[in-house]
Amino acid sequence: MRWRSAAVAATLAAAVAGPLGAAFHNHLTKSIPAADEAVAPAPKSIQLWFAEKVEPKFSSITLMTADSAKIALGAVAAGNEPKMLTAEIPSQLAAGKYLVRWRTAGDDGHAVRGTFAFTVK
Ligand SMILES: [Cu+2]
Repeated sequence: MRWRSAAVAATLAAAVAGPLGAAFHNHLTKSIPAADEAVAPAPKSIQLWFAEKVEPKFSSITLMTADSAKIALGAVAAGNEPKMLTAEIPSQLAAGKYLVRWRTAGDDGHAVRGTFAFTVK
């Protein structure tokens, strides 16, 4: 019966490693505007902070209105910190709801992506 408890242990280990492994991928830690925040005046840039160092050239930030119209942004650039990305918003955002879609990679090379919404009052 020893082989059987080994198999159970391996299954348990795999179950634990899955979610834990995912938690160690790079991820967004903070943003300005923050997720679900209502801001005024309209932001002039999107600023994203990550858990790991990020490379602007392997990253993208997209801004959309609630009806999925894309808003032109400046090129994704490094912020003042190595774990930060920014993109300028050249236009004046009207009041309404917006969606930010970001994509980058962490030190382990895994692509990570996410979306969040904010509102301009
Ligand atoms: Cu990873």
